[in-house]
Amino acid sequence: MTRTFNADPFALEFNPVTTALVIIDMQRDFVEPGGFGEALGNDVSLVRSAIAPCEKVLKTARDAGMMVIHTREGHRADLTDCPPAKLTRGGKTFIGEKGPKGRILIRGEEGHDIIPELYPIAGEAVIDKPGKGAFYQTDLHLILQNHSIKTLIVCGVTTEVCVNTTVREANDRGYECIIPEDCVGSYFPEFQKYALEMIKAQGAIFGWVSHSEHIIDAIK
Ligand code: TIU
Repeated sequence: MTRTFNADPFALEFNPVTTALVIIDMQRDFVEPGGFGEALGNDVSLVRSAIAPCEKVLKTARDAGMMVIHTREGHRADLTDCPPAKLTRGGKTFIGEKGPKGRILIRGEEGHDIIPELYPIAGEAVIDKPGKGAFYQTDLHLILQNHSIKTLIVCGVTTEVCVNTTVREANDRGYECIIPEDCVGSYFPEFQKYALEMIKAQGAIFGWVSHSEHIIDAIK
């Protein structure tokens, strides 16, 4: 059952059965005050615009019976899976430090968890990833292959970091990625613009850019 997403730089054909919604790192640590995003010096209110459109796409995907996957960036409590070089980013150690929402970017802590608005339900895989890309040192590719997934609708934060890295990783593995522009967020408006431009440039070099309304129209 082939359908079509309205997208840039051109329409993308997909089959809902071989399509998954992947929501990247919509964790308190990135979209609420007191977490990693803020510790790095960012204004987290800038990424919150992605929450409402993500909720709408997530509801439509669930209603349509589409595969839904959530990711979380974070580390083991003893930090053995955190490269020492990552600990110094931002000029100071933040990962593992105690913050208002528990130890920053540590699995099991309040800040590491997914925000209530987009909380996973039974049957939705949650991928814990130590890196920016969701394929690095995770079983995401295995899960997608086992379900014959070919197309990824990629939402989440941040557009230029974990969304972009994941889209590039996915593209190299043969997946077609489509990014609803209002469902991804950046702490930097100019990065939001250019990160999306980079994906769709050169005839969709990494993927397609669309809007939540087009995604919903195509999958409902
Ligand atoms: N700093 C920043 O923009 N992002 C991250 O560190 N991780 C994610 O994008 N999830």
